[in-house]
Amino acid sequence: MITRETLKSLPANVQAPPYDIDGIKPGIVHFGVGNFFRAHEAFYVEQILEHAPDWAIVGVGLTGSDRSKKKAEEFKAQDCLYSLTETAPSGKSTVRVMGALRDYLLAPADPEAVLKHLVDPAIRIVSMTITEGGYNINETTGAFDLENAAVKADLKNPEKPSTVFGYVVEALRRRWDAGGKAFTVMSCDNLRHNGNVARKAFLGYAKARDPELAKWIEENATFPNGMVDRITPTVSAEIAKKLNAASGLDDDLPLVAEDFHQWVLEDQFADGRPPLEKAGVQMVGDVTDWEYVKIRMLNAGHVMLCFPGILVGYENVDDAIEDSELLGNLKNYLNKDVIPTLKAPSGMTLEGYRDSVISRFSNKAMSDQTLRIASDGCSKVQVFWTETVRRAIEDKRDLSRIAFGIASYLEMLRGRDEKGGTYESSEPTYGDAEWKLAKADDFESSLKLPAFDGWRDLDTSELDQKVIVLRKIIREKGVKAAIPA
Ligand code: CS2
Repeated sequence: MITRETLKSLPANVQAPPYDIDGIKPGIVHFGVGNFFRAHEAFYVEQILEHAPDWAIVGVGLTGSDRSKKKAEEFKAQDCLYSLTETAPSGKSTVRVMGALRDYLLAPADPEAVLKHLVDPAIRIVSMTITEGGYNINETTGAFDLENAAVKADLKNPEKPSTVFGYVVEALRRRWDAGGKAFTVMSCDNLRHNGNVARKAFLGYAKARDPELAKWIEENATFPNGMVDRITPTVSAEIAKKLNAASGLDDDLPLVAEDFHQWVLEDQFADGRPPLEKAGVQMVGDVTDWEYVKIRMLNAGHVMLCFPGILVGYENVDDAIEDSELLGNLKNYLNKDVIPTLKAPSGMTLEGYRDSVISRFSNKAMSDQTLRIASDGCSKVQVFWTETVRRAIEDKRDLSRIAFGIASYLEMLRGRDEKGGTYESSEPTYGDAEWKLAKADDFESSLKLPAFDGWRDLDTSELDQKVIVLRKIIREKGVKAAIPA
């Protein structure tokens, strides 16, 4: 365990927070305290607290599962301190103990405690990493899904919420009633126009609750778009042990991430913001070009590598990318399907970005997991591939590589690799009906899965046929035999 005491006698190679930890105060509430948030937003905030001590973070977990309870206990025991090891592809690493997260609340245990923070005027930003699929947008209608059971329950009993939408809107309602200010709602998920998606989701909920309140929120809150980037693997018990052995710490919540990090953020804040530019955040007027490049190259490339990689039997991303056939397929996809549809943001080239993505995926010091990348594949296919697929169909380009990606995804869902290994593929949005489609040996029906809803309005007959043929090849000859030339 690490505690305040540990900070007084850290091993020589470990950096301490560069500010007085008792002198910082919360200015941000964050929903979804996963590894990515701890290595990204918290990492940037960590670096500005010495200049702006009133922007520390209170974290909130929304689920009451045993895993969440354990995490909350660990955070409490460590006073929310944890170590971050940053590793470069060369193997060089640095370790710091981070203090920006000052409290962690489990919402189901005490909803009022969460609301108390959210209505406190000191909180000026409410941020979130609730995953690409977490905004409850129906991909077919493009609207906030009011039929969702948890949303329905919150709308029935809005003062005792359980969803992020319920919490944020109830807090804003209380601020409105009290004649207070609204806060900035800042999405840090990998979505194109994540701020616009968040606006649609929160206003969608608010409108269903009270149109007057929704109007006040629309006029007073802001929802900046941002492009976020840092590869942050899952920390298994084995990795935790290695990290602690290398750092000399005894941390129950150690974290590892690549040394690369990027945050491009629109400067639209309702009630002030931390001086994030001091920590390297690029504050811009329009983030669109950055988002397109990151999502369609890095995130889309990640799944294009890992779906077939899992089938071959690779557990780690760096091993999958060492496979020249999988690397060749990834490069072909980026060069032929993605790059022609993108515009490079100023100051960079798409070819340079492609090379940096490949080098980042090859980072051996990090051992990122292929199954982490493939998890929630349904949302990832929709969010990361849709634009590229639509463009390829509309421009009548060769659909083989895209079909190979889809075929690999569907075969991957079966949970068996070609070495005879089995694994659990995690699809949090799939219920029994979707799993039935996914596991069916009738290849036509599996194309009805919601993963492919983003291009359902187009003529997909050619793409569908290619997927079916490639799945047969994968079954008969293995996934590598199906890689398009
Ligand atoms: C990954 C991301 O899970 C995924 O799909 O591509 O978690 C990726 O590591 C981050 O977006 C990097 O910024």
